[in-house]
Amino acid sequence: MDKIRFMTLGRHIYEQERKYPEATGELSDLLHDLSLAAKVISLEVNKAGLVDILGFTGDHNVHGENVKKLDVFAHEMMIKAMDHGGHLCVMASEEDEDIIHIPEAFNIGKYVLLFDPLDGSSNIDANVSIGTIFSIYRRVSPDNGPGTMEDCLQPGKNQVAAGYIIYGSSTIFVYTAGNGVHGFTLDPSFGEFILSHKNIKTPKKGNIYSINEGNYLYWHPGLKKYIKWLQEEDKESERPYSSRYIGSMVSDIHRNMLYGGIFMYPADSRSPHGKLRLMYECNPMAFIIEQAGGRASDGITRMLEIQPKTLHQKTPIFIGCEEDVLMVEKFMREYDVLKVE
Ligand code: P6P
Repeated sequence: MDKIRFMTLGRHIYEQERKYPEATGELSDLLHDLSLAAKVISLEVNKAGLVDILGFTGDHNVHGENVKKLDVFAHEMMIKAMDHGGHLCVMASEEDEDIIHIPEAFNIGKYVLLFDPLDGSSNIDANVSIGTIFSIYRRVSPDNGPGTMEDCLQPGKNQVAAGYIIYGSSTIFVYTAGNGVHGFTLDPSFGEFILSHKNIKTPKKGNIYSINEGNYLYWHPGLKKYIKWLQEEDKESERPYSSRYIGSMVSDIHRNMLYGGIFMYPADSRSPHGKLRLMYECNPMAFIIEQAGGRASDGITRMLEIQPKTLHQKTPIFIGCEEDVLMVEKFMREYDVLKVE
């Protein structure tokens, strides 16, 4: 890997923008504001583990302030950081049933932001890494008024940018604006995200699989056969694969993108549409993995082609190295389809 010169996220965003003469800088401002929210959320997540030690009570800290659940804190921080930049016409969050209106003075921006403020937050008490996921579209409604649900319900292929921040052993900000995938690691000593993963490319085929095998009984018969196939010994195809499952989507997909592998959260006889959300979990991760040379689908259809119907709709997801996703799709095509209505 060629030597990475000292590059901050802000500088990188600016340099990416300069590649497009027609760029107005608004998307750059949006990404910059997101990085600000990420720093504040990172600070809060990293001290959350000290809640009991620092004398925080169940809902108040030593100053008598309300201690919010981390995902509520992250949700509110994202809104505070993003709702007055003038670049958005509407937002949507995993934490909010309806779309989030932008204050009137700032609501005719040309972009739309959807986000999962803190995915995997149930893991925080075990100090397992968790993440924020975001997805950015251009508005489709007339630009003389506030954004609408129609602006939010666009297929993933319309995304102009997407990314995630993982709060783990270090805080890393990964994004794409359609020109490759780039990762930046936060240096807390001076609060800057520094380029650490330039133009991430995932291998064509991996040797890691990530799925909650506790649901095996309820899976599609073809998926059962695929997982058993992965566990057979065959040196040429690097089988058996290693099983790695953190239970935090962003972390599992990030590791598999770097090392090579496939993450699966399928539909099954108990959850006919799977568990993960299309608009602010699966679509942004799918945009990123495709930009890194991988593939993402619901087992049949390319993830980014799915036409959303509702803001919080769930979808099965198979995401990672292209050859691995194509293989699981083949196994499921070849076996009787599980009737999950
Ligand atoms: P399960 C975390 O709660 C989450 O939303 C994703 O981050 C993760 O991939 C998935 O759920 C884990 O779900 O059913 O395996 O515990």
